[in-house]
Amino acid sequence: MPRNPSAQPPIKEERLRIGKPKNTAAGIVGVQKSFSIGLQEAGIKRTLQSMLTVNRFDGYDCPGCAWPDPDDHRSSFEFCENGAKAFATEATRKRVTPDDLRELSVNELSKLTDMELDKMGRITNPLFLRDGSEHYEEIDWESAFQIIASSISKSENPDDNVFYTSGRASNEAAFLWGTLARQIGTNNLPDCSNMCHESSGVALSGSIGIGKGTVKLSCFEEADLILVIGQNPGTNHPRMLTALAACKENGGSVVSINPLEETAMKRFKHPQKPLHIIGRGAQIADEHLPVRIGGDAALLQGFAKTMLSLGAIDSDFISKNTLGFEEWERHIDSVSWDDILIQSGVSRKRIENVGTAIAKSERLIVCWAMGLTQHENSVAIIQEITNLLLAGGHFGKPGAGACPVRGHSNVQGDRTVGINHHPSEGFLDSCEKETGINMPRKRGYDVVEFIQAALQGKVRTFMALGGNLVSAMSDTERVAEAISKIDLTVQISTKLNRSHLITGKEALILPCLGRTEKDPAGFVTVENSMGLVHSSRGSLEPASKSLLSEPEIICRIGKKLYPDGPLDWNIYHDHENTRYLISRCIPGFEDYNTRVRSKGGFYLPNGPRDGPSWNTSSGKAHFFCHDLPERSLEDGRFILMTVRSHDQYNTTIYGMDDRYRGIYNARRVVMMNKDDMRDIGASAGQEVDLTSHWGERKICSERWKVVPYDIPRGNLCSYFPEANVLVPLESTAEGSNTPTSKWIEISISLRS
Ligand SMILES: Nc1nc2c(c(=O)[nH]1)N[C@H]1C(S)=C(S)[C@@H](COP(=O)(O)OP(=O)(O)OC[C@H]3O[C@@H](n4cnc5c(=O)[nH]c(N)nc54)[C@H](O)[C@@H]3O)O[C@H]1N2
Ligand SMILES: Nc1nc2c(c(=O)[nH]1)N[C@H]1C(S)=C(S)[C@@H](COP(=O)(O)OP(=O)(O)OC[C@H]3O[C@@H](n4cnc5c(=O)[nH]c(N)nc54)[C@H](O)[C@@H]3O)O[C@H]1N2
Ligand SMILES: [Mo]
Repeated sequence: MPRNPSAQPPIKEERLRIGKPKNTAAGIVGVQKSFSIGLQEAGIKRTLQSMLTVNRFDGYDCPGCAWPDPDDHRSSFEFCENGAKAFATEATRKRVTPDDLRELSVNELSKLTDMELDKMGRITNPLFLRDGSEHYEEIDWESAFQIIASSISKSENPDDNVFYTSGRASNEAAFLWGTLARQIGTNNLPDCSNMCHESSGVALSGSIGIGKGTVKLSCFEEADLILVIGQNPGTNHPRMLTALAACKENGGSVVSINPLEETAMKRFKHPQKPLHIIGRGAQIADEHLPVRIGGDAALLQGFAKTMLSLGAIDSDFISKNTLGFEEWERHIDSVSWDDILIQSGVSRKRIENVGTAIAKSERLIVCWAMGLTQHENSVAIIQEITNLLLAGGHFGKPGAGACPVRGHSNVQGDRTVGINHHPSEGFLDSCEKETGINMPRKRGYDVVEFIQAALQGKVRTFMALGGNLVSAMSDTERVAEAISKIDLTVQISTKLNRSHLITGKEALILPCLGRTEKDPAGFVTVENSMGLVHSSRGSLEPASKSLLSEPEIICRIGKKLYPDGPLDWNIYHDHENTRYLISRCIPGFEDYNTRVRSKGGFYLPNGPRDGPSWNTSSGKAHFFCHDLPERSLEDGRFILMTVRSHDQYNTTIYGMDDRYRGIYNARRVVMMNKDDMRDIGASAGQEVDLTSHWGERKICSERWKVVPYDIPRGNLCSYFPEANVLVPLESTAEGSNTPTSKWIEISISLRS
């Protein structure tokens, strides 16, 4: 039998139950859920041990999200329900052994759902899938490294090799990974942030000279207004709710801007505050604007119009710090309210109300996530945010600034230490000086460019430091076709996922230690969403004796390829040595080994926050003028956004419920406005087929169930990774090339 695994999860009968969306997030149910998941997966001892050490000064960093911990204190349980799911599933007692895989072929494994694959447990041994074979078999580490080294040595061009990174890798692992790729001679370092906050990085670098946020956690207590745009913190950053509640307690206001009124933005019961748990909890959003999908640029220009008409700008700040204000003012003046109202779908009165609050605000924070970054005009949308913040002078003072809320727990750190397909010359120069390696200068592939190159047969070896690119990427079937053209695919992983089944001709799985586990080489370090670098030390016994740490795996590949230097790969399995090297290569990491040992870690320099100062070509911050997008949809077409349910971590599915949205036992659902349902004659639970449109290209995906939901008309919402098959590979954001996972043109047909 030829290998013919399925790239999409199987469609299984789902007994969809539709309930009411919840009005309150967290509370006692959240606490109970954290414990029950832990007990089911990891047992009582490992659950308590992981719960008592997560996010402590001397413990490990929660692998859930990148939301920061308080700088100066920690409570005894510093985590949330969904963080608990993340570490409990890593600390699970279940194991996938070579014996299990002797029984199950790759084709059979691919008929399991993503949840079933993950629940098989932790991978115990290195595994090899030979060319033509249907089964993974055990292999020893040395032979695995030999296979990798000979595949890379055979490549005619260094750019035939590609090194992917998912944002859970520590600073130490990521720095070594980037260095190894560059020693091989390529900047082909695509990473998960290409699908995530790349648009934020591009937009912010252009306007304020740093691709990161400019606030600290303590700013949330001092802000008088916080906008939360295109983000679902109750599910994806639950600990952020504590910070929003603190803003409210101090008299500030919170505005939510989202096509969906997400539960956590309504009320929140702090799981560690007894009065919250038994009482009604705290109201979070004072105002919710149900913007249409993709309508944010218009909405933000509406706010700007209001602000400018009130003359509420910080002229002193603007003249000292910025360029381009007058042009921007003229541009905003020329935008018509009609366009703003049509595109945003929000009334002028409501836009002006929030615009007035922004104008009056002395300390404004704007938070955003995937609802803004995964659109064709994402870079422009985010620059509308910096325009507003600059006009009001919201940089360089506490309680104000830009806050792109990062996803993976160390995605920001990975970028800082060099996971970048177009690193700066300065970074390459200092790495060259300190490592003795000639650094390649040619720009490398991002994830989309990697798939396009692989489709053309230009990639020979693909290696992934974590993640699940096959399911995380757009256009699933095209991605599978691309991957199948590669000679060798290598995944450094903790758990099984679809990227282990959709492989090159040969494939390796290299199992590694997780965050929660003891690393004989000591602690590693990570950077949170607010630029704070701190340590992470696991304490659980490793899932198997055969696991290696990620840095050790990378060093041993390095050693095989380059036994004669110039970098001595023998010494970098010791994290202290790697940190010393990083401290010499990257500004801001001076005395890394000493400073990271101080309680809570240290902040990296941040010009707009600390000065303000601006690392742009002109030395000033820039206003940007962007026209509103021109859009016309054919009659009967909808716009689909793909989001996370409450029971998943990206492509890892923990359960079948989306409790806050009141959707149970099903993931193949499409949320739809009741009036639109009536127009197409669909009832609740009705099965439909979805077709996406990109120019002449059509992609059809069958059997989705309709859920009536409070969503703007013309808009739809489904879960990824199932819906990723519908996102065309070429549909990407201008300037950042991020797949447009929140803007997919769809037509619907009812199934009989
Ligand atoms: N438990 C859990 N935690 C996670 C993750 C997880 O999967 N599970 N993933 C992690 C990662 S990698 C990331 S990047 C973050 C993601 O965190 P989020 O960005 O919160 O994740 P999404 O589920 O994609 O939610 C996008 C939100 O944007 C809204 N939205 C969609 N389109 C638009 C639009 O056009 N305009 C506006 N204003 N809103 C829009 C959606 O309704 C939804 O509320 O979470 C991180 N944390
Ligand atoms: N349609 C659509 N697609 C999207 C998105 C969307 O909103 N809509 N969001 C995008 C975003 S924001 C992101 S960040 C990407 C995520 O893309 P990825 O980061 O590639 O995907 P994950 O699902 O987070 O990866 C999960 C796998 O990582 C491995 N893993 C877990 N812990 C560790 C560890 O400690 N070490 C190692 N080596 N491996 C580990 C496990 O094998 C697990 O199966 O998906 C993107 N795709
Ligand atoms: Mo992400």
